[in-house]
Amino acid sequence: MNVNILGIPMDLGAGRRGVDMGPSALRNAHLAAALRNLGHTVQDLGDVDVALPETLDKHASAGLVFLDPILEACRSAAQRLAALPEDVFPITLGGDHSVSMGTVTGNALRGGGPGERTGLIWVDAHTDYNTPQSSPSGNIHGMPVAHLTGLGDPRLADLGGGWTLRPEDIVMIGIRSVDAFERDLLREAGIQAYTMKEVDQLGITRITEETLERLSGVKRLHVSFDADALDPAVAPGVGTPVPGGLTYREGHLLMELLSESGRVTSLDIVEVNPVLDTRNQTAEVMVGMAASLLGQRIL
Ligand code: DIR
Ligand code: MN
Ligand code: MN
Ligand code: MN
Repeated sequence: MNVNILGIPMDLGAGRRGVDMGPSALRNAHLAAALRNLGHTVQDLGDVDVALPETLDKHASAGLVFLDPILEACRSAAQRLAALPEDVFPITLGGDHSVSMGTVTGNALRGGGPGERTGLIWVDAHTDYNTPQSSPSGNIHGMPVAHLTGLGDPRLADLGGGWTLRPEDIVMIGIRSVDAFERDLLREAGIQAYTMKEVDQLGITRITEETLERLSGVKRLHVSFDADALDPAVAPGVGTPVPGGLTYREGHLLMELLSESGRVTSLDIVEVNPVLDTRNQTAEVMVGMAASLLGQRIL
């Protein structure tokens, strides 16, 4: 496969600094080499330009912290991705999870049309379904999925120029932290969320089968993997660790089964925070997850 890597070194959407170094940490953990070992052709497209917080006023407009520079970075990411040939498998490196407003939109808009029906597998401890009104923090990394479905701030919700993600085409896995009003929005939208309870109860195999069944009608399938979906013992380098996450094997099994399906067309790796990490462990673990999704097998 033709894999293209694009970094989005942005931490403006998170409450803590440091995920802007995520792309660098993932490259240092030999992401490209791991994928070349699997027989893929890999091209690194470099990074999208992102404003430095030190050069900006940290003011919230309409309940959104750093709205303008986040909007700009998401727009450039979306444009870069939308321009890629159809046969390319893009891997986008965050950055905080607000980058996914740009990556999911850009991947849906590839081919120059009005946007394809896209399935989204959101692997995360959090549902990231806050709107500016429901958010307790004003941090945009807690809001990307809501904006992708057209809720929230109209500027962020219109990144796709009319294209939006259908709530029924979203499946969340690994969930264990949801804010009070966010829960109501999620229910209203009817989004399928497998919490850690369902992971314990049903297991990753059944959850993956149900997910692929539910998303059988979509043209593209994007996996957005927030490192904090994994248990903090496995992935300590994240800004908002939540106990009781996916084990190392649950993460790999999910990626292996998705890989076997042959259906996934793009991937985000987000929220890796080298400042809070132990010797780049989290970046290394996430490179392993990407390798499993792109065909790495034990035998
Ligand atoms: C919290 C934390 N739900 C918020 N969210 C995330 O600020 O909206 N942490 N995504 O990683
Ligand atoms: Mn997230
Ligand atoms: Mn998260
Ligand atoms: Mn986050």
